[in-house]
Amino acid sequence: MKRAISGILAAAFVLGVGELLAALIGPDSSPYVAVGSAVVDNTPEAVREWAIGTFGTSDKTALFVGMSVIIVGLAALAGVVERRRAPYGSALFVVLGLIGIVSATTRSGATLTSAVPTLVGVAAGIAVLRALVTRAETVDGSGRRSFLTFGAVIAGSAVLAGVAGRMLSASTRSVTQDRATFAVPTPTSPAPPVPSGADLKLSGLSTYVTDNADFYRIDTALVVPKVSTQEWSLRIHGMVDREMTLTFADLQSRMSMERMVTLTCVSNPIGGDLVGNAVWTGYSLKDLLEEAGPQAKADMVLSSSRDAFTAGTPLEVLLDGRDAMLAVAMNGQPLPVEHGYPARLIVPGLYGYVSATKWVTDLEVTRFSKATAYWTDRGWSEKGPIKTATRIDTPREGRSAAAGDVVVAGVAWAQHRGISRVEVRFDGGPWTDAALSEEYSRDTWRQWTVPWSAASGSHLIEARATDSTGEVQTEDLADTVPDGATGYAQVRVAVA
Ligand SMILES: Nc1nc2c(c(=O)[nH]1)N[C@H]1C(S)=C(S)[C@@H](COP(=O)(O)O)O[C@H]1N2
Ligand SMILES: [Mo]
Repeated sequence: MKRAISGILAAAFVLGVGELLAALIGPDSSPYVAVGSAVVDNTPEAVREWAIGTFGTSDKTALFVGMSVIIVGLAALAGVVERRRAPYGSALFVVLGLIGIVSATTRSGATLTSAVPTLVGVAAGIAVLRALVTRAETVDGSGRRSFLTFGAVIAGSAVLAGVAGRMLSASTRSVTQDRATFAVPTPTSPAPPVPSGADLKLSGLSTYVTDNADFYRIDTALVVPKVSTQEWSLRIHGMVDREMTLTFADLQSRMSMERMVTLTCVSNPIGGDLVGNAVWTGYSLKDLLEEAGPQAKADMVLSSSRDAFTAGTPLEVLLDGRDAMLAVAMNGQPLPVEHGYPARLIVPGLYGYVSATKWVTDLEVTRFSKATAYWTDRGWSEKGPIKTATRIDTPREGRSAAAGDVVVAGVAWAQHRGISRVEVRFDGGPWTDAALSEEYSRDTWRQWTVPWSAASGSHLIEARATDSTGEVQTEDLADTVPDGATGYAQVRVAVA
């Protein structure tokens, strides 16, 4: 037991020292974060989809909890082994350290100094491990006390170093102040107001506009990139006639636009909540690209974020006149840091993974035959048009309802084509038309309702949508990989 605890304390010390040094060197160099990011980048698709399906937008917390459990297990093992077969316990620390160093130094923007937090941390951790294991051997009273005292000191300093490291990097790399003084541009072209008929305001039904605080968040960033407007710039280059680099000051003199656009994640399962609707303020991507002058042979824009996420968007889509934008505000607020502050892309009609790059700093005009993007390198489809889908919001799956008159309601989306019809059926019976809320635009979702007189018993409610081209969403079940889930929305309810 003492050996296991020795190992765990030594590992805690490694991580504490690592966090503290990472605060000085750069958040990506923290061994914990670096290994976590390496796991994110290299997780097999099946595992990732399982994680998103199981933990949803808490997938990052789940990853950290999982990593902690593994670290505690290995550290305890190292403690036991160090006692029985020294120095194999220390050797295990070295191996884990190597994984940390490789992870930290292969991140984008990493330098050799990125290895320092892990290197110093592991060296200190091994010293602590050996000292603890030695003290754990002495059985007499003073040796016992010495183990306890030393152990407590190590535990205390590990926690202190970790907390101090976290606080230090939060304060030195904060964009809170920058964001607080950010002036949302007054749109040259404002968004039309939401007609009252578009927002049914029913209890249990998604609000028409999603609050920033409730908006789903999906990204690969374990540490949210902190980019101030001062350091931000956007480079537009590649197959263009006039390469250009824009600063925030350059943006401020441009015409701005405001548009309501519904954003959806390709990983959204049927009935899932990885979809939200917001008013975005920003600058026309078409105007920006045309200023740079894309060359005739180009067919893709590879956008990159500060943290090296990339998305490949068809150039044609960005130039066809839809409201593709470089967005700087969400629902009238500067972009929340997790949603891409200070600038991101929003492209109506495309899933986020091929279009919605947050913390965007680079647009390379190129070809699909020359460049690949983050998710297409991991088995997802090159193009990601949004599939027609609907979701039943109320009654909720698995909930029981009272018998009598019930309103079944939900949302349906087929961005840039628009929704023309939603049908609902009960227990496999005939389809009935739902009443649709007024259409705001074909880039936004629509709410729908159907009255239902619920008899007691268990019932299956299904819904399907039709887009404005007349195509009914398919009944065929498809997984989210590689280009989005399909199948009817369904909930099962028990009526008392
Ligand atoms: N930098 C960066 N941008 C990103 C991602 C990412 O992992 N990193 N994920 C994309 C995906 S898959 C989606 S669905 C949307 C989600 O945007 P949101 O978190 O603002 O809802 O962001 C996109 N932009
Ligand atoms: Mo996504």
